[in-house]
Amino acid sequence: MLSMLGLGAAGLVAAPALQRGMEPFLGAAADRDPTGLTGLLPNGGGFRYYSVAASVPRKGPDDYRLTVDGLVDRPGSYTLADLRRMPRTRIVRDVQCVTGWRVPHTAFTGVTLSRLLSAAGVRPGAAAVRFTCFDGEYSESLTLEQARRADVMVALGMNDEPIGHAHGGPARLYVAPMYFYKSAKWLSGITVTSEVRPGYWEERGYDIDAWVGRSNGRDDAPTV
Ligand SMILES: Nc1nc2c(c(=O)[nH]1)N[C@H]1C(S)=C(S)[C@@H](COP(=O)(O)O)O[C@H]1N2
Ligand SMILES: [Mo]
Repeated sequence: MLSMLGLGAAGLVAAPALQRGMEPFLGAAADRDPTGLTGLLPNGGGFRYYSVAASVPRKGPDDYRLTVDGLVDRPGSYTLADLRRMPRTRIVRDVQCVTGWRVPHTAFTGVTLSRLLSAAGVRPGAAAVRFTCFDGEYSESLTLEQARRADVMVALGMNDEPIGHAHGGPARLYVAPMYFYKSAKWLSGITVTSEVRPGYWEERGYDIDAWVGRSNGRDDAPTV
């Protein structure tokens, strides 16, 4: 009995430290997310399904489009076939949601955002990129410097399968070094802008720069 209590107490030590940093916006998130913190997907491999939109249309090879516009010389739009023809990058990292869940060793494959930005020709005066989604609700942003990193991509595959609808398919943003809320699902628009426009969760209190382990009150929290 005593040893069980001891274990329980040890287990509790880490949790409050993590929760303290989360409190200011977890309350707000729970209030405003119509889906709540939804349960584990069946066969989701530890992923949770998140969507701030009540329903999201399905898009595939016939009707999916990714537009690139804003401060670029060559605005345009890509079909899924266009994206699939482009050189692919593969990155394997742990996925980390800021609310604490984590999926170790997850592979994403896709086209680096820097390649798409170069193809569009970023104009002088550009400083940031805004992302929009065909759920009609979600948005995200990165500085141009972050957007050009080699570990930021428009992902078409997850764990070497096409990304399914629940995980933001057919194409989602994948920002490997940041908490998973930066990785906008159902990506439909990339707009180059002169300044950062805070995304959906950032307008509700999340940090705009979402480096894993160094943001959202996690700076001195344990990383496990
Ligand atoms: N369009 C859209 N993208 C989104 C979200 C969302 O609600 N809508 N949620 C974000 C958050 S908070 C997380 S943790 C991940 C969850 O991705 P998953 O559903 O594939 O696990 O997607 C991110 N991208
Ligand atoms: Mo998240």
